[in-house]
Amino acid sequence: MTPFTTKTLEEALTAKLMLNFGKAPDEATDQEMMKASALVLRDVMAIRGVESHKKARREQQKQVHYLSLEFLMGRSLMKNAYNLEVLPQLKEALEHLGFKAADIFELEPDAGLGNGGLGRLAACYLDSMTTLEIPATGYSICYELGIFKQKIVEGQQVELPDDWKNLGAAWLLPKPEEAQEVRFGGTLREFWDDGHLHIVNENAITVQAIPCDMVVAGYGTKHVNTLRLWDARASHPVDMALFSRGEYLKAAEEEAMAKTIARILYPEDNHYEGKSLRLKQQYFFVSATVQSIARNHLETYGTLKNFHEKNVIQINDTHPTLVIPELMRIFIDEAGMSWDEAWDITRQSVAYTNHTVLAEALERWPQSLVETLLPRIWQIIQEISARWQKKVEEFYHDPTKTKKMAILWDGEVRMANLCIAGGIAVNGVSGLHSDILKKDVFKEACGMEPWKFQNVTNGIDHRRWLSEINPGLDGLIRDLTGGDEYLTHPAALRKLDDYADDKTVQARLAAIKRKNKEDFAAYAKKTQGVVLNPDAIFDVQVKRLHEYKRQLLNVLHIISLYQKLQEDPNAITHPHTFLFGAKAAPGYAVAKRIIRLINSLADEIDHNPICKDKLQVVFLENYRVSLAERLMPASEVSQQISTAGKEASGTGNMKFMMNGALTVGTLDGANVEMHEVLGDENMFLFGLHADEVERLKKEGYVPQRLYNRDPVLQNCLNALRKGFRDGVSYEDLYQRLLFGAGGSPADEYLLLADFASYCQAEQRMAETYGNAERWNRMSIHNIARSGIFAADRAVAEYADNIWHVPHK
Ligand code: 26Q
Repeated sequence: MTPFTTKTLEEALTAKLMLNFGKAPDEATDQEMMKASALVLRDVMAIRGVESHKKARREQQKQVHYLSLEFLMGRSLMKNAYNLEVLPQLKEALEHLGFKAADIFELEPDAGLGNGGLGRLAACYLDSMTTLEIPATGYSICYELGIFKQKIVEGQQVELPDDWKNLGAAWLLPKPEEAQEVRFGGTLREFWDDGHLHIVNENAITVQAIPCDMVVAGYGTKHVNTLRLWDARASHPVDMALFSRGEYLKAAEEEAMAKTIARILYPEDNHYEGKSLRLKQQYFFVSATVQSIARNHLETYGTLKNFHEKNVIQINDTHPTLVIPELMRIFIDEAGMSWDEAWDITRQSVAYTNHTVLAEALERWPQSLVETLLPRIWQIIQEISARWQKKVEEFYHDPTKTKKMAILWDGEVRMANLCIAGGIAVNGVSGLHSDILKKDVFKEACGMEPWKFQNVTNGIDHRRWLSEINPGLDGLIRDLTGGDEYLTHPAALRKLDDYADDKTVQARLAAIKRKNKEDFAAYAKKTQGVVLNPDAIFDVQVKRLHEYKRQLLNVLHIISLYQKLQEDPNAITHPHTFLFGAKAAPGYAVAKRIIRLINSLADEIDHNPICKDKLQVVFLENYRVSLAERLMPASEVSQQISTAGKEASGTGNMKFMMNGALTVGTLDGANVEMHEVLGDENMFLFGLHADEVERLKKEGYVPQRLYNRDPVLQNCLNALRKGFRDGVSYEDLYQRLLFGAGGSPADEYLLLADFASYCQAEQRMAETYGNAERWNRMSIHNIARSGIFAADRAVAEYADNIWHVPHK
């Protein structure tokens, strides 16, 4: 299986340096060597890609198309070397040629083409689909700028552009000959010919979509798949016909559109904003993708009538919803099908995954925008909507249900309802989340078409998130489970359960964690100048900053510890370091305030001698995939403390668990399933359950009562008003919690309601930490039972229950 020995790899690298940069290894820079390494691996994968492609064609295999506005790939060099099983050889070859392997890996920029969970999930699934030998392609936009780089300046977030392509483009293979044309605006002209009504879109602005393919290697297989990233180019840089008529602005319009469309990733996470550029991005990517799929299908089968038998399109949240009307457009306008035939095929080809129940994240586009930007698509949506509405009316005879399930309502296009109407399956991403979809958010649709609604609990690429990044733990697992079986059969991790009480295994695990903590401390010192105490509990909350994720609850608890410490310097028995990492959407003012608060508190604690070797707070700058890869192996406590019912699944929670961290969490998202396998005794649960949250909100929640009743809580909240040594007051956050502000109710996410219970959970955790034997036993159980959270399991479920494709 191994495509290289150390020697042949050295030769390939040397040749690549020579051909691409005209340099010998001893003249090449680290950057050139990094690119050369990428190119050498890319070559092998590209050759295998041709084979995989040929095989799929020859055997007429059904294809999976995974559409996502985000693919948070992170780095690829080490990952691809790992999957190709040449990582040790690559390290050795680099060293032989006079380079430091670690430096070369570190040079690669993250491909940050995503915000958080949804984008990272797509990346993990691409790995699993390939490893399971499913013929699959990912599709997204080749954003010039990925998720912004975060700097903390005087405690506040500052955003810098992420110009990743300079060094990151080595993985991309542009395919200009497979470009597609995407049309915006213009007018429709209808005419009859041959007994058929034809519709043409005239005077449209056209943009060329150029595929830039990133090849993806699987593990333990020669199968490779492709991530197709669309880049935008003007079709006619300056339209000379328009220009000569004096319409200079219009002449340059195409170029202006093409320049902006793939320029930047929207940095909003779990939040919808109706910006027209975003809709342009969505249609650009969807139209190019659907055309490219249809073209390939036609080349193989010569007809689109069996499209649904040979293709399935999975859409990652509603962002690619326009595939539904776009497929209809191609089937009707280009292939000449009837509406009914086109609808039948479309509906059997598309499946939708929902990733959030937050109302502010649901996409509802203004009709007027869709109508002017996409006139033909708008016509088709109207027809879909009318037919759907009729079906709903005939089923329910209930106007309130008609309204709730409507695709067009109040001047808006509701994307989720369009997905439900136009797809074969709808799934949530954890058991609890899928239940909430069925019983609440999509209750009416589920009543009408119950067979569509499914659950697929999320999973993560355990090869990346355990084996690759935590070699110590990987070694221990191999020793105890008898080899590398767990890499392709993650359920094999269960064998570790047998060693939970084994003192030597416990000691080995503790030593591995200790070493990882030291490594992380060294990295933090080098990159951020902070000094971490490796003896302290590493208690970590890393994820996007959002009120529902309740970083502020974590802060309130830390304030309570800090205050306790003032009164009793022995109140903390074991040194405790709280690590935060989080990006805030640039327009999300409250989230930015919370980042500043964390930094103010960190500074306060840092300057108080009482806290020395007892309490520390650190805000890690620019949290991203490559930072997570260093942090997960070093973490001991995983904070998963969202308001129950709000976090669809979470996937960070799974990464921590796999690396042996213990969870302090609410019964939300995938934590529920974690609890099912771990039991109360192997995690630290707290807080209201989802149904209790609902009930409390209905009854009328008054956080002031809790404030008045609980002196500890009172002191913590008062500290927000007063602020810390930097003199910044957090009166605004105090007000939000007690009285509400800017249209949101007081303490919308029930921090005060869960505060006491959370403090108790943290206390139980700290006490348990004092008992090393107990802690390590729990940690072993966590690792042992994390197998269900492997992406291989999740992808196999999609393949079996939604896509109906075979897999390894
Ligand atoms: C929508 C319209 C306009 C602009 C931006 C958006 C937008 C962008 C990103 C809306 C939502 C997102 C991202 C959502 C997300 O990451 N959701 C997370 O998905 C994970 C994978 O399923 C879950 O584990 C998390 O619970 C969920 O929050």
